[in-house]
Amino acid sequence: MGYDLAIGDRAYSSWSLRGWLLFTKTGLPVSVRMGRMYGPEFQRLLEDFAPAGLVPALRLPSGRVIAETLAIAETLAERHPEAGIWPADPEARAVARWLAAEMHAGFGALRGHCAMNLRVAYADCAPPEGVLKDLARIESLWALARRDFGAGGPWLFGRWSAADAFFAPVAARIAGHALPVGPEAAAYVRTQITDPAFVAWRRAGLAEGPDQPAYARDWPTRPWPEG
Ligand SMILES: N[C@@H](CCC(=O)N[C@@H](CS)C(=O)NCC(=O)O)C(=O)O
Repeated sequence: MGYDLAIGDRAYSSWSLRGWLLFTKTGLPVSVRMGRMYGPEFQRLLEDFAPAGLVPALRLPSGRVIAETLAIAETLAERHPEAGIWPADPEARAVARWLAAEMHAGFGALRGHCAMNLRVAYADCAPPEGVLKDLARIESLWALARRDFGAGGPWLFGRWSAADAFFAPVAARIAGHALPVGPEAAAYVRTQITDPAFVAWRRAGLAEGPDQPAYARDWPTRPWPEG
């Protein structure tokens, strides 16, 4: 018996994307079960993963179900130290945990105004002040990670780590809502949305059935930035 991961719509469920990336980017095997959110199939999925209540939810090989993406990341890191979930260097690891935790708990304005929707890209979402403030904070955290730990590759800490899983949907929101960021942040956004794992996830999300009406916004659109 291996890992079972419950996820929601790939096009809309940002937390599911984070959970799935933790497996896919580290090569840890997992069996994925998707339920389209807000429908009866999703209710059945949640019942099967009770008492989790939200996605992603993870059934461990023992049968125990856990939830909360940060807890899933820490559990996988502890069980698979060789998988490289967090950076190897202790100082980089401490900062990576900080950034992931700040993301997990924060950026409410950005998350509220710019829901993740991988089926559409907006040319202008009229970002309010709170969104711009969140963006500035995100850019400063990304710049710090890249400056102090990013020399070995294009990810926040050089090599891919769980911090990048936590910021993948943030990058998708920036790309999908034409949010204004500087060239370094824009390069990191490109790294995220052109990564083969993200591209495969998005492609699968485009094919998962009709659009979810709750995510429709009345903003001008443009083509998805990276094809
Ligand atoms: N703090 C949770 C958030 C999980 C979450 O909000 N999941 C959303 C999908 S992105 C969900 O299950 N929504 C279904 C619902 O609210 O019924 C985590 O870190 O995993």
